[in-house]
Amino acid sequence: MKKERETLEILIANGIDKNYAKDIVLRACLSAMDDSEDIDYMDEVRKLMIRDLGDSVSSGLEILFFVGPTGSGKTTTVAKMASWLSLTVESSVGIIAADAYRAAATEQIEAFTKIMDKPCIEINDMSPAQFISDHPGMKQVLVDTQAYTSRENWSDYFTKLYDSFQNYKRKIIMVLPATGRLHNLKNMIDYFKHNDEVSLLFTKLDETDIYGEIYNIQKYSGKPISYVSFGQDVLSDFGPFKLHKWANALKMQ
Ligand SMILES: Nc1nc2c(ncn2[C@@H]2O[C@H](COP(=O)(O)OP(=O)(O)O)[C@@H](O)[C@H]2O)c(=O)[nH]1
Ligand SMILES: [Mg+2]
Repeated sequence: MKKERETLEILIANGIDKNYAKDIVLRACLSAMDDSEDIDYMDEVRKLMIRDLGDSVSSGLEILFFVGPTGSGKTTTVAKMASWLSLTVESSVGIIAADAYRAAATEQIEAFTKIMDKPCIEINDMSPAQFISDHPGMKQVLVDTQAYTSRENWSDYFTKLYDSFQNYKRKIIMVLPATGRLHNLKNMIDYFKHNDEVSLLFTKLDETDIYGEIYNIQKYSGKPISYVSFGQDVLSDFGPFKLHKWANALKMQ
C-alpha cells in the first residue's frame, strides 16, 4: 500500500489529475499481480503512461459515438458499421456497449460481435483506456449509447462518457430515422449544435419513399450527412450517403 500511495503522490506532484493518477496506479497494481517476476513498479507506471499517450497520439484511433432517439437504429447501425468498416477498408474495429439502460442492447451487440469476432466490452466492466491498450491496432471504436430522451436525462450520462475518451479523436454520429420529423428532433439536434465533430446518419430509408425531411434536418442542423441505412440486414443495407441517389429518389412531378 505504501508503494501505491507514494506513486500516487508522485503522479499528482507531476500535475496529473487525481482520478487519472488513481487509474494508472490501479492498472500498475493489476499488471504487477499478473507478472510472476518481480517487476519494477515505477517502470510499469511509466510504461502504462507511455502506452496511453502513444495510443492517442500515433494510432489515429477514432472513437465514434452513435447517438439518437429511442429506436432510431443505433445498436443495429453500430453492428452494420463494424461489418462495413471491416469489409471495405479492412479496418480493425472494437465496440463498446454503453447503453446500460436497456439490458437487451448489450446482448444484441454481444451476439453480433461473437459472430464477427470483434473485441467488445460493456462500459461498466472496464475503463476505455484499458480496453484500448488491450487491443492495439484498432482504428475505430464504436460506442453504442443510451437513447436521447431529453437534455436533463441525457446530459450527465453523455458528458461523462464523452469525457472518458478525451485523449482520443472523437466523432459523434447522430443516428436519425428517415421516417422522423425535424420538429421532434430539434431538441436533440440543438444539443449538438456547437460540436463540430457531428455528422448525420439516416436509417430506415426502406420504410419511406418521402425523403424531403432529410433536407430539412440537414439545413436546420448544418451537419454533414455521412451514412445511410436501408434495411435490417446487418451485413448489407448500409453505406455512405450518395447525394445523386437521394436527389433521384425525390418525386419532382
Ligand atoms: N427497416 C429498417 N429497420 C431498421 C433499420 N435500422 C434499424 N432498424 C430496426 O429498428 C429497430 C430498432 O433498432 P435498434 O438498433 O435496436 O435501435 P436503437 O434503440 O436506436 O438502438 C430494430 O427492429 C431494427 O431492426 C433500417 O435501416 N431499416
Ligand atoms: Mg440500442
